[in-house]
Amino acid sequence: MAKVALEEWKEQIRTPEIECMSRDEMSALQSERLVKQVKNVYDNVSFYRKKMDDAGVLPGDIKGIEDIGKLPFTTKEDLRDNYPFGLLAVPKEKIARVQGTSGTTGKLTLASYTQKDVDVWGECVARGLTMAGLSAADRIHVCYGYGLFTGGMGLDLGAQALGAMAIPMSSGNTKRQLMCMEDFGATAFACTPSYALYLAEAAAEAGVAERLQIKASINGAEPWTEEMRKKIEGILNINSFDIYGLCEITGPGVAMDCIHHKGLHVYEDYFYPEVLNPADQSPCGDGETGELVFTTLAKEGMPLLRYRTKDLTSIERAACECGRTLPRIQKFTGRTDDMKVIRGVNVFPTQVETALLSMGGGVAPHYMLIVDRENNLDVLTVMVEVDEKYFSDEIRRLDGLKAKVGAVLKQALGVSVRVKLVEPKTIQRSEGKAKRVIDNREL
Ligand code: DLL
Repeated sequence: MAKVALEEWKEQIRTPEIECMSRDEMSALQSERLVKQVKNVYDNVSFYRKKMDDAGVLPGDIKGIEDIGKLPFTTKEDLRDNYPFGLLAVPKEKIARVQGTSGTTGKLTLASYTQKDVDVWGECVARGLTMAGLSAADRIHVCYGYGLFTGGMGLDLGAQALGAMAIPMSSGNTKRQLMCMEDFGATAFACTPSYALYLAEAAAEAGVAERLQIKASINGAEPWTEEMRKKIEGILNINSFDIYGLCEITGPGVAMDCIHHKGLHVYEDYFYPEVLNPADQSPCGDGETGELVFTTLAKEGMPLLRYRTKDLTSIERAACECGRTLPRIQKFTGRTDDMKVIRGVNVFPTQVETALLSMGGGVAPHYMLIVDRENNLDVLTVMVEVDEKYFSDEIRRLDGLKAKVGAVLKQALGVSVRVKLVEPKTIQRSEGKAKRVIDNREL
């Protein structure tokens, strides 16, 4: 346990020649890669040839990165329609690995990687691990699930590329996780932020937190807030970092935040980001929130042009204090599809998290949103766990707390909510991505 203060942080950059490149050099590299990639998909993927023909765009029309707006979009539905191998740009024999993500219904989303794609993936995660102050000397405890989900494999590949020790725990069995973390002297761990908080609380409760040698955690795969990061850092006395990715593009390692926590640096030499207005797909200006869209500039197996992620963020292109010139995407407010419209107001689970954590005690950031429709009106109920020490208190105090939570949430969300205080540890913990919303409306 050794949280390093910002003033004492020694920045390490794995590939300064890329991560600190001037904008002009980066644009030139991206242009060269895009021109090649567009020709590649037009020649080798019938889906793209047809899409581009339909849009009236030929590879020769794309002369550089500034022409990217002429290209058609790719959506998750396109992936589903071409499941499992319809979008390959290479013969199936060249695919070294598949990874996927399970949707809530039906078929999963499958992504295919050549060996070179796998190497690039590991390299990008290693850049992120370096950003978190880790090196070949570190022992990285991976409690993301291994399997089709990219979390376990992605962090493992990153540890390998870094030359560090990977501890492939996978998810589950918190007691055993803590025992191994202590016994093997892990110096970093990786899992979803909701599980990180659960692990941290369990470590503190079992009295092992002080004995751990963890100095950093790498958390992502679901939206989380700055307040949540500080909470995890506080309990374990470590530095926590946000990592982003999606299996279609490359799993974790598309972007990661540095010690300044002013947004996640996108590895744009491989994954070109655009932020577009969800209504008409026009480009958003720097700092304006929209849908994140990626083009894979060097992917071999299943390259994607202008893939619509449905993730909402904004982009900042000014160089960061850490020295990197890579653009930064802001922490995600949510996805176009996990935003709930309650009586006309847009509500994201992350707003609830920020509000609960800003209260400075009384409740724990374990929560669940339940949306119902009663007499044609939307009703939002927020279930929140009460802090252990409050729970044993008198009813009168609990009523006061409930009223306070209601007022704080109304102020933060702009809609009134029903608050249901529940006992500590009653909201189900997730070892993977947390489920934060149940929508019972039949919309
Ligand atoms: O969640 C890859 C990953 C694994 C990222 C481990 C980070 C760590 P998928 O299962 O394909 O891939 O889900 C991708 O998860 O479109 C976002 O909506 C969400 N997501 C991923 N990372 C973050 C993050 C992995 N740091 C989807 N913050 C994405 C917010 C995230 N949302």
